[in-house]
Amino acid sequence: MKAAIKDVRAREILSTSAQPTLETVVKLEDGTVGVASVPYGTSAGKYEAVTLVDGDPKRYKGKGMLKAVNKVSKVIGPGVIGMDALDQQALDEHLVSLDPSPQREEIGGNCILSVSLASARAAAISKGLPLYRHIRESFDIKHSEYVLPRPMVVVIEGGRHADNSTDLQEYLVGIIKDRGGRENVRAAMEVYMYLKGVLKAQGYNTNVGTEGAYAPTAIKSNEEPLIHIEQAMKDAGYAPGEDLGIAMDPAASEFCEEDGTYNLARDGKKLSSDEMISYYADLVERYSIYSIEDGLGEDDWKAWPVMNEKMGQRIVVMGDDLTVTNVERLQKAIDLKAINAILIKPNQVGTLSETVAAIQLAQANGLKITVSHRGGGETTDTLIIDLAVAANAQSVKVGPSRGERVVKYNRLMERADELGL
Ligand code: 2PG
Ligand code: MG
Repeated sequence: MKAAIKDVRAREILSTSAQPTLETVVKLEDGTVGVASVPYGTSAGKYEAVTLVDGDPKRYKGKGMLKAVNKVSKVIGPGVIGMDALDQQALDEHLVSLDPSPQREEIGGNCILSVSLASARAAAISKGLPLYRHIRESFDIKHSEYVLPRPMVVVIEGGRHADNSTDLQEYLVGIIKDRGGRENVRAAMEVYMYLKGVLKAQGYNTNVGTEGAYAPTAIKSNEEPLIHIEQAMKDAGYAPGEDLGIAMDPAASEFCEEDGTYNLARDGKKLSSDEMISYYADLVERYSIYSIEDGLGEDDWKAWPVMNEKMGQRIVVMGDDLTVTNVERLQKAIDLKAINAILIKPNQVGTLSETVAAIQLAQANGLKITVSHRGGGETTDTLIIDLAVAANAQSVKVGPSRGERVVKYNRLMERADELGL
């Protein structure tokens, strides 16, 4: 059986932050249509695949997607006509061959990814399979049963995701005691709901940052959110450390200075790598923290193994900007014993096959997997959930609110295209 690609077209859509991003539609000979859109990061790691934007200051402050649309519709699209959407690996190999450089500066990571994902979705529909089953089949992912990933919900955010909040980028609620898919989501979301009251009682505003988590301005320290989140857990009827735990994504590359020191401006402290590790170790002693992602900078290769050695038995030590879903960087992290878990973001690398390769390499080496949204501009595309389910990822990391609004503007623009208005 073959499901030949008949047509590939992209359009500029709005992401949840109102800045444009890319959506691609792949049509197959059998009439099936697959649509996928791609997000981008705010605190993007410096080694990830590039998001190609127009750079024309007169449109969307330089962030327009017309070049990317053109690349997909006029360059990549015609080259994949006739290829078999059921053979995802061959398609992705072709996409990679257009620009094999790790960061895809020429072709744009967003351009190839949107084609790769839209084609996967079309293939799943054509086969009549849910996307997660299709992904599992396509890559021969060998897990005997499905284990549903647990939610990791960003509830307080700072860093580059909010103005005047913490230096550390994300504080998340995760599941320790598994209650099943729906109840896990409920537990984490209830904490988010109760946290609003806790923050208000402290006199903080409850405005939200880019991922829809609270971003309390004037919060006094990087430690303080931990106190409030544990209080919210208790208010919601959950025991910190038993039912639920706290995960953190400091995104440390963002406050790591050129000389390698970590600048915690909110605390008035500048810490060395070793001091930073001790800072986390102390927090882990005193709070229900079970996971720290990007606790150190993306170039601090010397310190990562020290942190993993010191804390890896007890908590999840996860790479994100460090590893950028890239098998070479992941292999280096494995060889150095720098991490025991990896955050997976398809747009850090560029194709579904490369993303799955990173997942499989990680799992073959006993690393845990979290599949993640992006903090810059997200879309209503839910493919990462199917990917996480297909791979039996331990967790999915997604913000708690927003996104339901710009989808309506996107609908308006789609009708405008249709009616030629
Ligand atoms: C991260 C992400 C998502 P961004 O650092 O993990 O939360 O942020 O997409 O801005 O890099
Ligand atoms: Mg991160």
